[in-house]
Amino acid sequence: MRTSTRRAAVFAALLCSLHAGGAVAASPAGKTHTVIMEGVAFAPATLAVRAGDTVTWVNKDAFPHTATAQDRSFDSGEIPAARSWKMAARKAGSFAYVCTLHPGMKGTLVVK
Ligand SMILES: [Cu+2]
Repeated sequence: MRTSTRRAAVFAALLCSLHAGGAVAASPAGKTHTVIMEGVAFAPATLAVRAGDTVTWVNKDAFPHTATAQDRSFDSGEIPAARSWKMAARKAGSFAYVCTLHPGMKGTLVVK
């Protein structure tokens, strides 16, 4: 009885230490990247991020823009002047995107 209780306590302590070790080894939180929409252009036009990172599009023009993936995997909708929109990049790949209001305004988001 006493032995089995001690074993249970040791086992519980071992589980706790394993759990703590796992928490320390967990990958750090994703980074945040910014794409500026200004002068009817995306800057940078090509941005590479890691899956789990966050991308924020900031509209510095005096009129709305969108960030719309050509495969429609993401779409900001209209981002009004002086506003921003953010998205967590989850799926790996290379995503060409445009502003649907200004079709010549193009960008590429690469998610690794
Ligand atoms: Cu636009």
